[in-house]
Amino acid sequence: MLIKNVHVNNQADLVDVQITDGQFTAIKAGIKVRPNEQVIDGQEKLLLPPFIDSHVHLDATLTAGQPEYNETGTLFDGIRIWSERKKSLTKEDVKRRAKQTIMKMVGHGIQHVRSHVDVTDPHLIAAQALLELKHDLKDQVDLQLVAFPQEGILSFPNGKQLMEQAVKEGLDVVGGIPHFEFSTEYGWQSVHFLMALADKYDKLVDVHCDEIDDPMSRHLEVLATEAYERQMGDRVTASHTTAMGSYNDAYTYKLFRLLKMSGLNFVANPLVNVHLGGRFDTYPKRRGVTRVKELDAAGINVSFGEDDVQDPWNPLGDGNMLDVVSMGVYVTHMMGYSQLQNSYKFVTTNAAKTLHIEDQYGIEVGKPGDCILLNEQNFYQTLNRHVEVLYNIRHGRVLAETIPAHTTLH
Ligand code: 17E
Ligand code: FE2
Repeated sequence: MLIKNVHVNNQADLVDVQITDGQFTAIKAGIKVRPNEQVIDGQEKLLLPPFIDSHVHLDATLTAGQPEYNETGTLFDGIRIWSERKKSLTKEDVKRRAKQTIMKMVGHGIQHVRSHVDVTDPHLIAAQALLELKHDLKDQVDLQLVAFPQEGILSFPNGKQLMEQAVKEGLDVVGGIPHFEFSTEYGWQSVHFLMALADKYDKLVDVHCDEIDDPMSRHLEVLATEAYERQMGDRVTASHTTAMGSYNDAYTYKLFRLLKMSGLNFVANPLVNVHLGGRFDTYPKRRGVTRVKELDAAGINVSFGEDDVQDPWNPLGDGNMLDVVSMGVYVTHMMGYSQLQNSYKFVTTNAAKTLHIEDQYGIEVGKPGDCILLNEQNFYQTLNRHVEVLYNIRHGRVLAETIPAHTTLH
């Protein structure tokens, strides 16, 4: 395949990109077309590596309203409603909904997804369903699955056993939810437990950590200490960390030293946390989002996730990472010109680091021929016009193609 005349990664110059046997083989101006080669006219538009959703809950997707809509908009009512819906899960139900959302994602240029899967279920139905789907859809998307104990590890019957069982059944990443455990002590114990479990089975870690507007919720320091002492930092991710938006600056200053030493990754979910956050405030109302700007400035890796697509935590969502980046740059005050131009990193390269797939990711000779063509010349204009992904290309094969809508003014 030959993709002609594109701006790769926002660069000013125009190049051609060639893919042979599923891998990038040349990136330069004026590449000659080979006999019978498929040619895509890049029209001087932006070519990026595929979008990554580094944090979503595919087991719950497309359940908004079942059995009720979340009218208070709190995280806790979301957990209560999901717990009701969970009783009627079947493998077919989970696979059908998750597949529908993944297809939306592929249409919007996503090829890598890290999905949390609730394992506080004695039958691990969602985990089994998503393991099957991961295999079924491997030609379209790389799915990483996190053993996520939505109702707690120490606070749920057999929570520890269910976590270990889920890991043995093949889930890729160990999760947690320390701020939701019954007590701070259980929260700490859950972090020690999940880090030991990940170490034992050589798994990545991604913890829902301190997703609450409570400045006393300080499990992040426990997770970072574990990551540092076990030298696992780059394999460990702290998701949400919204309490950091409420920490005082003196404590946060001290905390950042440890965060940098640990090498921990962060995931913010700007759409969902600005919606769930501040719900117990009158005014001023907190934004509910972690300190993305400061983490990024300190050289700490941060990526963005959509978190939810039409479920008890977010009634909206279409699997489009441009929605996530737009909300992200607004709510974190990252709207300088170069910040906007570079903001694609939160759903591409930074997310690849979080998912630990950097060696297989990026538009470089020798890497898998995966890329997306956006209907604008650079990322600033991509955000402005919320443009289509014209082509989603995986291993040199077109996965999805979009014809833009056309408006005629009379
Ligand atoms: N569960 C949770 O604990 N937090 C979230 N943001 C979602 C599910 C979506
Ligand atoms: Fe989440």
